[in-house]
Amino acid sequence: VSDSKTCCNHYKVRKFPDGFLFGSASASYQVEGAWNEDGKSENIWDHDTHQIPSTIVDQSSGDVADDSYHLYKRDVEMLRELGLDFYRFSLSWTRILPTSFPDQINQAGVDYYNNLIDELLKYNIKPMVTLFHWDLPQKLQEMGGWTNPHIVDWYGDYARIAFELFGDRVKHWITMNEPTQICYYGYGSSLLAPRLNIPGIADYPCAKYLLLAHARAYHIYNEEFRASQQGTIFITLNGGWYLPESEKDTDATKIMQMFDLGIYAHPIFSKSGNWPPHLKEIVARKSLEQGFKRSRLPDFTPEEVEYVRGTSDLFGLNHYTTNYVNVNETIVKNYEVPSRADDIGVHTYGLDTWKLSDFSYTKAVPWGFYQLLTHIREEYDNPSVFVTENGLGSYDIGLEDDDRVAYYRGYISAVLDAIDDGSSIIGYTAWCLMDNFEWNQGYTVRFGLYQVDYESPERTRTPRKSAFVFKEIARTRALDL
Ligand code: BGP
Repeated sequence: VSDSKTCCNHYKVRKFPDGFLFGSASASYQVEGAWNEDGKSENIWDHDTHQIPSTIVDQSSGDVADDSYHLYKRDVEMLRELGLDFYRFSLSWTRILPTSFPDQINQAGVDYYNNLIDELLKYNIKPMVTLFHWDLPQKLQEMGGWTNPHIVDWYGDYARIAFELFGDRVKHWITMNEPTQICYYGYGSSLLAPRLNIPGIADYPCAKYLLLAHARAYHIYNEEFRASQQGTIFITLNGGWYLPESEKDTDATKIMQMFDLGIYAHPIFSKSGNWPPHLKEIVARKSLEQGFKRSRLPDFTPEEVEYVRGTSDLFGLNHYTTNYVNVNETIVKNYEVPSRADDIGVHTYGLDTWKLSDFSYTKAVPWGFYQLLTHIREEYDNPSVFVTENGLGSYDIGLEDDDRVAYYRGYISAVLDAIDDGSSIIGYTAWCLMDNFEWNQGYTVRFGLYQVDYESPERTRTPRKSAFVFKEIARTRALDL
């Protein structure tokens, strides 16, 4: 049987390898709502949206969001309509442990996740669970959050409870979603909650303790649960792709890539572990130039290097877009204020010509994704990559989302190109199943395969054109070009 049609319209069908998984995703704060129901306590996104509503462009919050806390059966029905293999969702820490500590488990929160997991399994849809997708308990934040070394224990205890409660049925665990966004955006800038904005200072200890906490969860799983539960546990990193604006920017581009992805990938996935040596050297040098007595980037002890190295069964990857990099002399010379921007010393930007429509929020550069996948294969010895997020944001709420269709087809084709080259990519996740609370963009930017009507109390979900296209790709395990 030929897999390509060479007749008239020259289209070709490209097959995915056997066992390749297709799924879609969400995150607790973005979809659940029920922010203070059934014993759930406040997390940093509840706090942020209630205290400083102006940080969200439409001054909205996730208080109700998609109301998935009550409508999860409809969510599972959508996954069935799409015929997907798995659903990636996250647990709300404060729904399970409202006091933040392991002594008081909130049964109502546990029931919600049990119901969701059981509903998925009833229809043969694998639950893929993210332990932490940004909604840290507010109480833990007040004690320093990810910059407090005790968070390694707090998070470890929480992870153990999740493995105990759900690990008999959950076989895919993701420890953290996008550490760069958590630490750099949340601690080193004011871009995301908790918006600490202590650049070049708070983001580095955050990175260290987040990596140690991730490793703690991995070791707990390995030592206490893996033998009986037989699951997979990994971290999801966000990787943008960067291109030099001109030849003079080539080194700076590599540095940007290193501060974005390498800072987390190197300690876990490289042979030697630890921070990328060049990054360590840059932050140490700049810190001394600025009058610090030591590097703003805390060291790992040799034991910690070993504790973190190799602690991910798969390379979870979220990817959205590509940016150009140019060396920005003003930033490079301005050493007075220590910041990650100074440490990198570059300016990044995407081209408007990469937009697929006037409404596009995400710039589409499928060949950038191919180059990133190639970089990961070459840099980290061809790890098994699971694409845990990829999708297009748009200001258009309509159902005829041709730009999203084009985005998915282009990016999925890039995955196939990388597989052809020998990359070991084993799954693809469309971000996201349905429109939801898009952090600072509130409900103004939509990513969903399903449209959500926020005017209706039922939060009516309706499939977009992209849902039908993605369904067909998942059904045929192929892309026709
Ligand atoms: C990721 C988050 C998702 C979603 C997505 C949107 O960083 O994990 O929760 O918000 O971003 O993409 P963008 O980065 O284009 O805003």
